[in-house]
Amino acid sequence: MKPSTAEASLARAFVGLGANLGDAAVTVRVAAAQVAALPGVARHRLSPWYRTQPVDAHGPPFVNGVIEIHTARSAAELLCQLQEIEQRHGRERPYRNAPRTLDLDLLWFHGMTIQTPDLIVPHPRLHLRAFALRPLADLDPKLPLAQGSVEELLRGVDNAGLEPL
Ligand code: PH2
Ligand code: MG
Ligand code: MG
Repeated sequence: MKPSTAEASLARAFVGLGANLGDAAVTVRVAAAQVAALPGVARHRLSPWYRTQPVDAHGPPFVNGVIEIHTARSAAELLCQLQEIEQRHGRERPYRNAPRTLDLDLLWFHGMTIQTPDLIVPHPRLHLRAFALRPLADLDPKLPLAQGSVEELLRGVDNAGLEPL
């Protein structure tokens, strides 16, 4: 069936969710519902949640997952919306990779390559990180990145510190 004009103008995007401060399992679930309810988001799909060991970071284990959305907004607008949700959950940035109440990363946006001072898409470390690749593969294993498909990349990374929640 031919998509309606409204449907055709939607962008498909994947957002990574992570948290390792406070009640991370609750926070990421609430945040996923808030992403799904954002103005401009037409529909969504949520991956399973994983408990993951911190990578290049300190603190307690993370809870990670990925949400797929279809949105009428641009990548820059979506980034602002995601940062606003992070703020609502008390996100602070005392130093790089500090433990966080909530991290929302725009992993992939409609196959676009974006490089601005505020936003790099696809996420520059996505292809290296099992905590993002695993839930992304649950949603779309064939999704193509510059380095290979998500399922191929997942086979090449260390999965050891990752377990289903
Ligand atoms: N996020 C980071 C750095 N390290 N490790 C895990 N397990 N999960 C994350 O979400 C994560 C991380 C930077 O954003
Ligand atoms: Mg991150
Ligand atoms: Mg981030």
